[in-house]
Amino acid sequence: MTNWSNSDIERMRRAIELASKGEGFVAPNPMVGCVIAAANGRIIGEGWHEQFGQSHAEVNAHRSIREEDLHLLPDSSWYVTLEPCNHQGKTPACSGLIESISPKRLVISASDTNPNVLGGGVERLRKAGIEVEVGCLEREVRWQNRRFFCNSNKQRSYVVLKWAQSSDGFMDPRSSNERTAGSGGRAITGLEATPITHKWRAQEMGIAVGVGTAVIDEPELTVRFGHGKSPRAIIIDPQERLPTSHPLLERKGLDQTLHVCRGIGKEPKHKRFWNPEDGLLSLMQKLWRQDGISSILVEGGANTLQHFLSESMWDEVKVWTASHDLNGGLKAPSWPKEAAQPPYESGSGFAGKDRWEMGIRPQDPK
Ligand code: AOF
Ligand code: ZN
Repeated sequence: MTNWSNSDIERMRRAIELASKGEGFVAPNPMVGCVIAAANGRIIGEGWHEQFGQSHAEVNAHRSIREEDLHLLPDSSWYVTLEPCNHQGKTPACSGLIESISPKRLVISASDTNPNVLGGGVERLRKAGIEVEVGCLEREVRWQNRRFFCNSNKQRSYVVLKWAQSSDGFMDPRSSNERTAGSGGRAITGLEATPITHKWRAQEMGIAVGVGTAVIDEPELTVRFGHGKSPRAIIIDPQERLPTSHPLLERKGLDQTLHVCRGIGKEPKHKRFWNPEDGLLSLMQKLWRQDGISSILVEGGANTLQHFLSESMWDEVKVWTASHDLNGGLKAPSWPKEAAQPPYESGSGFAGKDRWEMGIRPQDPK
């Protein structure tokens, strides 16, 4: 175990902060940050992976160095939150850039577990005579990129369950037979909660609802408050009850809604065949492997959320609890008892009178 110096920790912390600027823009790639320090400790370069398909953190940090500082590079130390890639992907390999510069030292937080990349970055750079150390603030980086590590280790989408409930545990004041098609959702939380909920949407690549919610609430499932990309809508509808004229089925191009139905054989472009007997794990594997959807926010309804909970198919839960009672209606799922406090992030907070709570699954064998 390396004993990291205070300056190592400080610079890696800065690299993690830079990486977080890519949140909502780089998935399914990881968020990556890079800091370059001269031999006297002065920071001469900073960068992060800003946009999926575009240049990596190391390249951006290198580009940020001023002309008059370039001569400091041979004695510099580089801090990168993820092992530099060693493959020609959408951009050339970062390990090639670092090898050509041959800095004195390279500090990496976490190894790259992407099976398509297959590491190799550390080995190559050590062979080139660079002092390479791995593991500085690794747990923080693994947390920051929990979706990416879930994808590469488990070959499935990362799953976040979300719902809002009254203080007595109901999601809707209406009973099931009062909840008719197109009658709309009933807001449980106040206006102050909306920007947070929309930020949660922008953090994930997909947003899933069951067919009941799609038909009754007709939700837009977009990011309208705050900035960030709207996730791709996914409707779980094994019996194919969704009318073909439903507004969520009208989206086109890359944003086209994925309609998950029972079936076998060749799938039409926007349909994904899935049989509930195969379990939600198989659906999460399919959405990752076939569509590259690295994470999914499941927003309802009660039935769909309950299925995810019963099959233990979740990584994170986020629940709003309002300050008022509804005294009946549609019962919300129960907070899973195994949910643990998230590390490095607050697990609860308030927006107006509404309280949110976030929990994670401590260990997920799937
Ligand atoms: C790095 N630095 O900033 C990032 C890395 O399709 P590409 O070419 O963009 O490659 C994506 C893969 O590269 C991604 O899945 C992950 O393994 C690695 N990401 N590596 O050296 C970076 N974003
Ligand atoms: Zn790279």
